[in-house]
Amino acid sequence: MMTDTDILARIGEADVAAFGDDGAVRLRGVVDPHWIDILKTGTEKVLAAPGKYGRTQSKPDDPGFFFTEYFMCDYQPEMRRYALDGPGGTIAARLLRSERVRFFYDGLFVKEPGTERRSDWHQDQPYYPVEGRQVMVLWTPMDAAPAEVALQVVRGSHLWGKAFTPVIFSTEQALEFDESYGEAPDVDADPDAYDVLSWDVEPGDVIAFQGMALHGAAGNPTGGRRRASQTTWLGDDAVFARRPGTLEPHFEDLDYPDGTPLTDDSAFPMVWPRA
Ligand SMILES: O=C(O)CCC(=O)C(=O)O
Repeated sequence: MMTDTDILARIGEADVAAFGDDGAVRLRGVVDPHWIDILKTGTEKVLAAPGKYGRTQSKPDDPGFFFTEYFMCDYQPEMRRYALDGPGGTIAARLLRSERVRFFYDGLFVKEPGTERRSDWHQDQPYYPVEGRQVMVLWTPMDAAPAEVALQVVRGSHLWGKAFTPVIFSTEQALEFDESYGEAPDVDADPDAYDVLSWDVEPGDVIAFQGMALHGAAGNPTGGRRRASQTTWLGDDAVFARRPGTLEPHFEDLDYPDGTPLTDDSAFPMVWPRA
């Protein structure tokens, strides 16, 4: 079983620098195999009985099957264990150079073999009312995936100073948002214009990206499943910030004074330093 010391030893200064400069980094072998088993078990349970945010993103006639779910930690013990006791908080503390790390929320992205529906290019942070540079998303694949199928990130996009209007994948509908938020560029329509980072991944690897990094993922043309967990982490400078638009319903109960940290320990447990 890997300890925090083992995990931290696998994250070099170059990784921390790449995360800061590029907005994303792949880390090899930082998730112990037993966590992958736990995530797979949790995934099957969620697919069998999704919670209220479970959504089929592919259309009924689309090839394959693309499913997403959020907030599983509220009802799914395996997903909660991975989020709170797994390596995410440790990785976030290191990559964000943060004294403290809180768990924010989790998600699941399952693409069965032959799925054509892609995950549109988007930034995560505009989907939720949180601002700060020290926000990290951990994408944990449960299956090996080639670089064309794994999560991809536009290098340096977290530093563009631009926020894009959130879009619902299944309908391709943008949410109602203030026009100060632009439409996310269609990176695939003009691939030469963007420096897209992509990495092949094996179970045990993760891709960590900053909350404002523009990212997306293709469908799954391979013959194997492509299951990935998403966990989001808040560092020292993350604060509540009301968004000028309708968010997905997930955050309707979240209400703090603008600019203050999210201090509810039961909703957003402090995972680093470990208790
Ligand atoms: O796994 C995917 O297809 C997309 C993941 C994603 O967009 C995310 O983790 O925010």
